Formats: sequence, C-alpha cells, structure tokens
Amino acid sequence: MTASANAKFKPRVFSGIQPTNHLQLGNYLGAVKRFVQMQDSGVETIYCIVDLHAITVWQNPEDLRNATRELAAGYIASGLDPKRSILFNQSQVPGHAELGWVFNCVARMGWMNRMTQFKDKAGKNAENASLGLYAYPALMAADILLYHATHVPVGEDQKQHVELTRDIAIKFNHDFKVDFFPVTQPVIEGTATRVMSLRDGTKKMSKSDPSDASRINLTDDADTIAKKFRKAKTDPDPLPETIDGLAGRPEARNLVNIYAALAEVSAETVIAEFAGKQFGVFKPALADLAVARLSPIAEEMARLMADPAEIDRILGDGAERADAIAQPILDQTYDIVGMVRSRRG
Ligand code: AQP
Repeated sequence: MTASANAKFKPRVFSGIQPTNHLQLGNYLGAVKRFVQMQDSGVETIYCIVDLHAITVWQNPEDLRNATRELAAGYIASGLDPKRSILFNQSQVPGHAELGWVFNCVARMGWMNRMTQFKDKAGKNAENASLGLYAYPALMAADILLYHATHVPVGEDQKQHVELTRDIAIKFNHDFKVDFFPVTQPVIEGTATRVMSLRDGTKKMSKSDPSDASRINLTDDADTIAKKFRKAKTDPDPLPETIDGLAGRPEARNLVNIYAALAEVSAETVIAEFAGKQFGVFKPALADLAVARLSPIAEEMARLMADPAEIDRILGDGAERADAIAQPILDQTYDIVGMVRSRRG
C-alpha cells in the first residue's frame, strides 16, 4: 500500500458489504477474502456490515436482522478475526448517517447523476426508486472518511463510488480550506475483481440476481455447487492453449478466473494445466476445488449462526471500538463546518 497524497494520514483500511440475501462467490473472492489478507498487512482494518445501505431497497425487517448476522458469520468463517479487525454493523455507529448528511451537502447532483449503479439498480423506474438509493454513494463516502481510511479493498463495480469519495474529500478540503479528509485509494487487485454470472458472462454475479443458478452462495451445499457449475453457460470449444485464446469468450474466461482465484494461482497457470481440455473435464475440477474451499466456510457459518447472541455481542463490541475512532472525526468535521457544539455529556 502506498501513502502518496495521504502522507499525513495513518494507513487505515475500511470496507463494507450490504446484508442483503446471501454472500455470493463474487463478494467472497472480490471482497471478503482480500479483507482477510489485509489483516496481516500490519495496518488497522475496519470492516462493516452496511445495513443502512441495505434499506435503500425494501427489506423485510426479520430478513435484514438475519442477513446481518449471517454476513457477520460469513466474515468470521472466512478468517476475519474480530479481535484483530474491527467488525460491526453500520447503524450502531450514528456518525455514518451524520457525516452522510454533511456529504449530501458537498456532493453535486451532476456527480450523482453519473453513477452507473443507481441507473442499474433503479432500472427504468427511477422515479419510483428511494431517495436513499440515489444518495447511496454519499453515505458510502461517509463510511470511508468517518475513519480517515486511506485504502478501500473493493471489487471492480465499486470503483466509481470510491472515485466519488475522493471527489467529496477533495471538495470538502477545498471548500473549507483544510487538509482534513484523505484522498482514499481503491484497492482492486487479483483475478476475481469482477466475477461474472454463471448464466451470462457479460453480467456481474450478484446477490440480488433473480436467478439463483447465476451465482454460488456461500451457504450452498456441495451438490448445489457442483450442479451450478455443471449447468454454467459455456461455449462448445475446448479451453485454449494460451490466455489470449479467451478473448471473446466471456463465460470461459470467467470460469478460468474463478478457478485461478480459488486455487490462488494466475489464470495463465490454469490455462497451462487445462489447455485443450473440454468443459466436461474442467467444470468438475472447478466444482471440486470450490467445494474444498467453500464447504469449511459454510460449516463454520452454520456453527456460528447457532449462537446469534454471541454474534450480536461481537458486533456491539466492534461498534464501540469503531465509534471511538469515528466520534472525534465527526466532532472535528462539525467544528470545520461551523456547527455550535455546546451540549454537555
Ligand atoms: N461479482 C463480483 N465480483 C467481484 N466483487 C464483487 N462484489 C460484489 N459482487 C462482485 C464486491 O463485494 C463487495 C460488497 O458488495 P455489496 O453487497 O455491498 O454490493 P454489491 O456490489 O451491489 O454486491 P451484490 O452481490 O451485487 O449485491 P446486491 O445484489 O445486493 O446489490 C464490494 O466490494 C463489491 O465490489
């Protein structure tokens, strides 16, 4: 990690995931697995379950509570240590919503109008989308900057939102003539920064895709994983001799990238091993690898979910530690903006 423009800021990692539906393989490879690796980078790591973002689209309250606990279990089962990292759900630290409001007043309408995720999620019925869905990127900027985070590991789809976070930090610093917020760097690395749907190699794998066959959920059992890979869309050709041979073959490229990320090798290594092989050979090998990597996580998630009170305790503890960092930064923000803060206690 480089410090560059943020030399005065202590390196700090922040990232989050929405508690909607079940964690899918793209979330795991593009985000969670890398969050866990960053725990060992010697830098403070803060990971959030962004429940305030989740309600930008209607959520059944009981499902939301359950998804929040399941996501916490997913993080921990994947290797996130709540003692070494700070793990909490967003709504337990009020500074997120408060700084989010300040940033609603910094971000420009023109910037928000360019956000492709809003267009994708609101679809043709944008008039009926929630105001929260539109303002989502300003809240995401608040999530990151509330901790003066310098680095944000995310998948490719979140790059535009991290760029907006940088724009907000720069504009705030400029408007108030301060050097208060860092210009955060997105960290988008590895072979799985954009895992694609198993049904359509041009579409991102997503928790909210109506087709369950389009994704691998971390809660899927071995048979389901094998079946989904067996039925994954591919073309009739065998795997090519070189990586260049994947050009124009999005589904084949996707499966090769997934294999590479799970095996922790390069896509070139996967091609070297399976060059000229049919999908009838490659898909079962991929399924076996995925089951070997994901089954222990699913088992640990189920074990953790049997004790929801313990998960709640971990999240409450993480929220207190997060709040201890966030509150002084929020207080200073209010001072910079010109709010009178005279309340005692
Ligand atoms: N397909 C993907 N490949 C690589 N990374 C991905 N991420 C999501 N999908 C992929 C990364 O996972 C993190 C958390 O994402 P999120 O839940 O906050 O929102 P999202 O990006 O909108 O994820 P989903 O699965 O598509 O959720 P829904 O369907 O609920 O919107 C981010 O770092 C993201 O880049």
